[in-house]
Amino acid sequence: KTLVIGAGGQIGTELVLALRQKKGSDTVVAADIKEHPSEALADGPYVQMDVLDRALVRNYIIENGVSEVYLLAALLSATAEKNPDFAWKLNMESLFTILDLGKEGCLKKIFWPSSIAVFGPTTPKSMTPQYTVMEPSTVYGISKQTGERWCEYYFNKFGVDVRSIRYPGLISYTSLPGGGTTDYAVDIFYQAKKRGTYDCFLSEDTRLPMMYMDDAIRATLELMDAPAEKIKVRSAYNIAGCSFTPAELTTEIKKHLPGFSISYQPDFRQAIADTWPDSIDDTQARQDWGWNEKYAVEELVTVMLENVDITKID
Ligand code: VAH
Repeated sequence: KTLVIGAGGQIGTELVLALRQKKGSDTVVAADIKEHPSEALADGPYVQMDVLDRALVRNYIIENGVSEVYLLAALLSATAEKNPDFAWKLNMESLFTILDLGKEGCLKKIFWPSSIAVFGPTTPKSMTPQYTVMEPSTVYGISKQTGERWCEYYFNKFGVDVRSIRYPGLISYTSLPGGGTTDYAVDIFYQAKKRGTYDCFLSEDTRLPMMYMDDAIRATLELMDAPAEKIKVRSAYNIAGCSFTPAELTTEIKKHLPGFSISYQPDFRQAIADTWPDSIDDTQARQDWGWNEKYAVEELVTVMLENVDITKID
């Protein structure tokens, strides 16, 4: 059985759908803090789970024969800056709970998401390498960098097969994102379709590494399916999709909605975005397990405008 913790989130929802497609609905359990699953998760088993309840998580995994865990529960960058103590607690204690179950031999494989947020203001900004200076200056980035160190430690010391990816900003329409600095690139499609205008919380020339969700989910499953001997990186792999600025994204949107207009009101999230790279070098992932992106910004814009459901926003 496979357990997806944080199944109600932006990545979690898509991972459950992809894993159920691949393995069959009844073998993929969706778990989240919310009492009831969203309708997207309704076609398979769901369990309400507080990932901080260590005993509950441990008992559930052992009693239900869970052999693989995807741990997506976390506070993202913007939210974490507002709740540093809880962000650290949730992001780290949840990881230790699952890594320790791996150490005890209860789990065959673990996936845990890292992020380009592990890079900081002293990191080379363009084509950021797999190995480089990393001095993250956000609570979320610090938790992801520390989490990468612990994943590598548990692999080296206890042979825990935990695998990780430094996701860029992810763009999808199935579930609304929550609390990310890159989420302007999701909000913009809903607003463009609903109101024809968007008030962007980042400045027009803020270039960030981004990726369409289908690429991110495919990367995750390809990494998890790769033979262990091909995995040379046990912190987290860089992967790249496309990089763009709000101005470039607007140009693409206008090809579909000529009347669309944007205004820029940078807020506290600008300071977070300014510490992150503008593009990522993913050579190592390409060499080790054959990663390659499929969605450029043109395709991303087309598929988002075609599919975002504006009844989901107020
Ligand atoms: C965030 N979407 O904005 C997440 C991601 C690289 C960004 O980690 O916090």
